[in-house]
Amino acid sequence: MLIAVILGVFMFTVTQSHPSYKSRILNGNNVPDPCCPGRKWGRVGHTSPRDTALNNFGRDFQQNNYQFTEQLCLADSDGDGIPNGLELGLNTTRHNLQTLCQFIGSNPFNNQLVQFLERSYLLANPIGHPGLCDQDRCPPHLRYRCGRC
Ligand SMILES: [Ca+2]
Repeated sequence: MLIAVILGVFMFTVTQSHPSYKSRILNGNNVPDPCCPGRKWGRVGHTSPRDTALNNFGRDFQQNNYQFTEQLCLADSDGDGIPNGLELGLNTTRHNLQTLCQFIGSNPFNNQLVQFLERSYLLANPIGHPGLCDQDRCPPHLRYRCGRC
């Protein structure tokens, strides 16, 4: 019985830790589900909304100590040719991606930073998923096949 309680507390802690990761990612709560138009992908760094396996973006995020760094912003985790920062909604009409990612990486990542970016029209809605290469131009070894919604 005691083991079941300890395991339950552990599992609760593990499952509750993912929402905090989303809050450390640009538009982490708004990433579209590439397989089901209109839906959001609940776990940005995972291979499906329900799986625990990490996708390439999740592995990159993990390697960056769970921080949305300049390097992660500029990287193209899913190999579709679009850097993570652009997929997650950075607006490069006034500043280039390098400048925006440098700015993000040199400031504490929090709600104030995100709100500043939104108010300054530097952050809009995500245009894709940074960890799932679901397009024809994706290299075959990275191509993600959508399952059922
Ligand atoms: Ca990409």
